[in-house]
Amino acid sequence: MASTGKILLSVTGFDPAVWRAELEKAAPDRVVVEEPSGPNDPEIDYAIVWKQRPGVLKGLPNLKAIFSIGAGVDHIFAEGDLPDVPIVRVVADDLTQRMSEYVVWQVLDHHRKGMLYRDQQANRIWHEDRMQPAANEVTVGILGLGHLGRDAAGKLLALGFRVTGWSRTPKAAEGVGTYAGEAGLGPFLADADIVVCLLPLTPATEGILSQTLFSKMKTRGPLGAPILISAGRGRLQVEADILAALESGRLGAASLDVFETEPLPDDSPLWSHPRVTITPHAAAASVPSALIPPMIRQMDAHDRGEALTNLVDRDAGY
Ligand code: NDP
Ligand code: OXD
Repeated sequence: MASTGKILLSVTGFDPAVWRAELEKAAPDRVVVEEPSGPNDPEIDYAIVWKQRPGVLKGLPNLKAIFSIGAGVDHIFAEGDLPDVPIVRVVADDLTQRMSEYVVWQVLDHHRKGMLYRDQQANRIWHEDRMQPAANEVTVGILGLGHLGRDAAGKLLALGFRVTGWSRTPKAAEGVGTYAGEAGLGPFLADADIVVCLLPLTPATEGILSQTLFSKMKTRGPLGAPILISAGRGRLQVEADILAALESGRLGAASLDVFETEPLPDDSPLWSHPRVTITPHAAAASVPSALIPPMIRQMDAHDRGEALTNLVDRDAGY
């Protein structure tokens, strides 16, 4: 089908004007609209979305593909009845680099006792904790060995950490101890001192960061109790269980970037927990200037008859 060049932009929680400006720069020959011109708008051939307005994707007879402006696509699937067209997600060096920065930042903060020393500084205490382990004594286990998990693994390996990863299907990654599926989860957890969650939210992963999972973690290690770093999606975690695990000592500390409800409600006890580090879903921002040009290149290539890449597997949900 020939391109009519009309893109539907439906983004909630992002400023559409910023994305529109970038689209107009990258694709001056395409028209960008934030709503269809009416029911069954025949001119829209692509949609770019983040938590799209419910129903906005329905009844577009010539829609060729839906592009997510994030790596995760659970926000698209939140609407059950989606048109049967390919869904493309973000796989981009810029996003990947940002996520790896976040993971390395948090791993190093826990490894080098950032919480302890910030607390000591606040109380003018000069005391070196001589129990600092070496990086190669610490195992960082990454739940989700996809694009983001693999890149973070490589950067942690370069810093000298032991690194393992858990995925749905078996994976091989140089220098990384790999585990897969239900059977691999227990051994993966039993070995990890720091668990980093970079899973997508799907029916199979929802609520996975729960008491059941924490109970399979090792009880002691070079950092004391294991640490959780969670940056996949908030609904992967059961926050009441995280709090209980911190209280019981099963978890030593947690860095949380994502939450069951975002923004994190004012009355959440996580805000003031002394062993919780909170960032506001800021681990890896989607930056229009980095993401829009490759999206437009994909649309142009698709219009020439080439296959789309970074497609979502609808059955797997990611
Ligand atoms: P990928 O699809 O590349 O990787 C997902 C990984 O999770 C794969 O290794 C996959 O296994 C594994 N996985 C999926 N389901 C299961 C399961 N049931 N059991 C075990 N492993 C499973 O995704 P990305 O790495 O690009 O992104 C991961 C997530 O990070 C996104 O979905 C998004 O939610 C989140 N994100 C958060 C951001 C933030 O700012 N906080 C920013 C960007 C992304 P397999 O390899 O076998 O397919
Ligand atoms: C993403 C995100 O999925 O920003 O890319 O959370």
